[in-house]
Amino acid sequence: NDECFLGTHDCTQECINTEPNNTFTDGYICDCYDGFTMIDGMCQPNENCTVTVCVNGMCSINGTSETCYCNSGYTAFNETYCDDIDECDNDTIVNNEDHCEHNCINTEPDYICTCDDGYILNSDQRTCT
Ligand SMILES: [Ca+2]
Repeated sequence: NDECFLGTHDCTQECINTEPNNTFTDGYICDCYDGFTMIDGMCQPNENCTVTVCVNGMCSINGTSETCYCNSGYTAFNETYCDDIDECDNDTIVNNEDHCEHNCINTEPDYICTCDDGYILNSDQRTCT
């Protein structure tokens, strides 16, 4: 399973899907953006901002400026506001091989796939039978 695609992960920043092999079991690992460090399973800024408040993101000092880094599933709308990514929009990631086979419904922050009448969604949460 690709938990990063399915949205069943709890990573606030980067999600990296892993497949069963010598190193990993099937699952996923969470990682943090540059400027953040994983502490007790949470991405914490290396330097806390004092002024900027980020919506749907976290602030960290980038050089000398306070910068918002959007949470997983969000994209920068402006400097302090991160907006939900519409994965069902034709211009975004559903154009790749992970797109929904039938219908895509955008949710915040992820999205779900549904099937046309008479079909059921497969366990990959993406294709229909
Ligand atoms: Ca979304």
